[in-house]
Amino acid sequence: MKKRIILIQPGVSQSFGCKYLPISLMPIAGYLQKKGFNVEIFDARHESYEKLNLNNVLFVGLTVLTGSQIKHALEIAEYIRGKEPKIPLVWGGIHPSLLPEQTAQNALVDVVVKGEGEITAYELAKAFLKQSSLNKIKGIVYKKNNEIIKTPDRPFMNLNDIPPYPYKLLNKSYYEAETIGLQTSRGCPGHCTYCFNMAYNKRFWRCKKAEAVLDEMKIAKTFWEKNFFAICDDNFFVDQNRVQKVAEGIIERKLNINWSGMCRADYINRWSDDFIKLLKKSGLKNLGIGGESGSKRILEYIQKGVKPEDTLSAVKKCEAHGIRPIVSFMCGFPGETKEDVKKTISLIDACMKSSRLFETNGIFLFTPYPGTPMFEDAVNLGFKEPKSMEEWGDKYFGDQAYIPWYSKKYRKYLQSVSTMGWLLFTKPNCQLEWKLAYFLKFILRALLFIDVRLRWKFKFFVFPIELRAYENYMRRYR
Ligand code: B12
Ligand code: SF4
Repeated sequence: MKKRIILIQPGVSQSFGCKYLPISLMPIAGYLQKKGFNVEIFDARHESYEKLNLNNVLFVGLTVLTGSQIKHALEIAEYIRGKEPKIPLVWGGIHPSLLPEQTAQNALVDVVVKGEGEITAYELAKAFLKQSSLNKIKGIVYKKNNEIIKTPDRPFMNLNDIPPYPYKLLNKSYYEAETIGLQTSRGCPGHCTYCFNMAYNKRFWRCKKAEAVLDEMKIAKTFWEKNFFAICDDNFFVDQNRVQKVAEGIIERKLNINWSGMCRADYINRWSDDFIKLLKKSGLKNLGIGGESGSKRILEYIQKGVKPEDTLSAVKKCEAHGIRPIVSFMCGFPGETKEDVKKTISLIDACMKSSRLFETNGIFLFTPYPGTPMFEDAVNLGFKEPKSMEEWGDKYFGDQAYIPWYSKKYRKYLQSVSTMGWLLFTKPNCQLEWKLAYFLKFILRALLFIDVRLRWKFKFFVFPIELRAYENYMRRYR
């Protein structure tokens, strides 16, 4: 019997993001299957890892982002090592790619895959099968006799070589999501200094052909029997010609779908009315826009390449065409002052006034991510860089501890702004929050909402006892 490759999706907590398809693993599984390997996807957000069948396994792959997902992944890896110590443990994803050597130092890591995983996973599978050396495989860091060996980086692949996602590998009942996640391009030419893209994708944008995207949409729609696609590309709209072909194709093929994507405000402002009408006609419902800050000075510091007025006019343009602008904001950047934060709050208010459809998915507290230029700034300002996988997994998740250069009082202020933004403008997005929202629906959340609306209206951010209680409650589940 063919040896099995198990790809594991760990969770952040038992629930966060659990509706999302394991899209980091789907293209790797599809590619390995295409090459004749026997692949399984195990979603540890839905099943206890103690249910893993570890018989006849060629290797186990784990995917992780920076943060508490690492903690869960380490727990899973420890369990596997304890049961079947000979199974090679291969780690991939954004965090191991950005810190490959530090990742490889962990005893529960045998091989780190840097960057895109499809071809590397395939070459690893062949090498494990033949029990041959790994030293010719590009894009890995691995251990040999306790020595850490690095191979040269792997060039970016042609995305058209990736087959459609192998949905049949998934337990359909786990993903009751309203939306189908789809990746059609990778990378972004932007140079925002807080974003992983410069280090990970080297500002290199590449894509699947429009025809392939349309074929995949058809397959996904038929399989999931749903019609809302969340395109998760960093920047779907880089090649306007391709987007036009996709939009026209959706209409010509009568796919009858709705979709959302992430875009930059300056792109939206450049679009002609005809182009945006075509997008709307093809089913575009929401555009995710990185507004980040209402302060020109901060936007320049983070090299966003847009001004506050660009965000506002993009919001107005979306409104005029009946497309919902979902804008994300941040606070707590190095060097930011209360005045800057007030400008962000004013920008949100201006967007709300200009657009009935406007939504924001929160005012996130700046978190320094490894590999980004702003990570260096944060370290220079006193942020203590985690030194091991355990440290990254243990404490690294949406907490004010990552902006130690501000006074405790100011951090509390930022925390209040962020939590209020969260409560006011976002919808519950995971099962536990839904449960919380369900139980407290008519009492706490409603009271909190009124309280927070009043606070926001009068810009009263002091004595936030009720917000701290809410944050503590939520933190228990992260
Ligand atoms: C969809 C998405 C989400 C979804 C689902 C995420 C998930 N699957 O867990 C939701 C909304 C839940 C989410 C939440 C968050 N996200 Co998010 N998200 C994304 C987004 C837009 C797409 C992710 C994706 O699926 N990409 C497609 C896959 C194919 O790419 P990939 O993961 O890189 O995988 C490739 C390689 O890395 C490698 N690989 C990956 N895993 C493995 C495993 C093995 C064994 C091998 C061999 C190879 C391999 O091969 C893959 C194919 O080539 C990315 C941006 C981006 N472009 O990646 C941000 C991104 C991943 N998110 C990010 C962040 C910060 C978050 C949050 C912390 C936000 C917050 N403040 O709450 C949370 C944390 C969630 C978590 N799981 O820890 C950052 C991560 C930065 C970092 N250093 O890790 C990103 C990069 C955004 C950004 N520009 O900064 N996110
Ligand atoms: S535009 Fe978005 S994806 Fe591109 S570099 Fe900036 S933050 Fe990253």
